[in-house]
Amino acid sequence: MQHYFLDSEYPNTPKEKALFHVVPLPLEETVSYKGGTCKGPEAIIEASSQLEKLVEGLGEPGLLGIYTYPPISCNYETSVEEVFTRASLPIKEAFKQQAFPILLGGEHSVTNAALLPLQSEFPKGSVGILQFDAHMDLRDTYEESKYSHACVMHRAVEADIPLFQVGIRNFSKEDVEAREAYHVGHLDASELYELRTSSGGFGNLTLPPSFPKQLYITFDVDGLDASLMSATGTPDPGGLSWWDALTLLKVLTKGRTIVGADVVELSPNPMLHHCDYTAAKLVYFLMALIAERRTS
Ligand SMILES: [Mn+2]
Repeated sequence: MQHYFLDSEYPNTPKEKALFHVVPLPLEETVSYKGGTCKGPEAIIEASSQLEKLVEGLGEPGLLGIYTYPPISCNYETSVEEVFTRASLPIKEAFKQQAFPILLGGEHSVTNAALLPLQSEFPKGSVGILQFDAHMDLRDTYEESKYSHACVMHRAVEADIPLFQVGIRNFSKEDVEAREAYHVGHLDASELYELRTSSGGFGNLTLPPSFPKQLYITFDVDGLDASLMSATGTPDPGGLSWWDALTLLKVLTKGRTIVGADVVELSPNPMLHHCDYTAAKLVYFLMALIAERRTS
């Protein structure tokens, strides 16, 4: 039987009436360390049945309607670009009807599917990407692929989509050079560590005033600390705690709207089912935050 996000609590709302369009994209093509992320979307949807309906302080996003698509096929004939094009259609459709697409990965390259509609459905420069990640993913190519998970944010910035990165703690020369060349803003894990112990904490943080007022959020679960999120291809120490992530999502989106989001790189491990639940809870929190930030 096919499952839908939070189908334990709500029916799969007809697409036309749903504010949130969940798009499962179980792509696993270029994983460089440990595999399994093709099972991510299914695990998130399954774990969503354990969620409560309310999100503390942010109401009940489920009441606004959630429609979950069947998983998008990841087959292709000549290039993985075919998969991104296919997956871009439901995202574009969501934007057109002023609904909010929530893409479930799969490896981080699935964000490529959102880049096309972000360019076709919004005026140039009006949407910026807010990325939570342990890695910059700013290489131009990786292992001879332009569509590797390690290159996805390069595809965004070369399309002139402004980018701001949170939680980074891995640095390659190529990443750092691209970050400077494309003026990518950041709050790296080390900066956040310093701030956490300073008197103001994260409370005074904002995105740069010049950063677009509309945001697309891409959340690689390895942005979370490895102790909290080890079911991912490259778990990494020194990352965000749960409360860091929620606080940063709230403060950095204040005064802005969120047009859509993706949660990527969960690589489920049956022994670590709390990770599936953590990802599902993050998805539902993002729905609540999107609803809170929308201008209606
Ligand atoms: Mn990533």
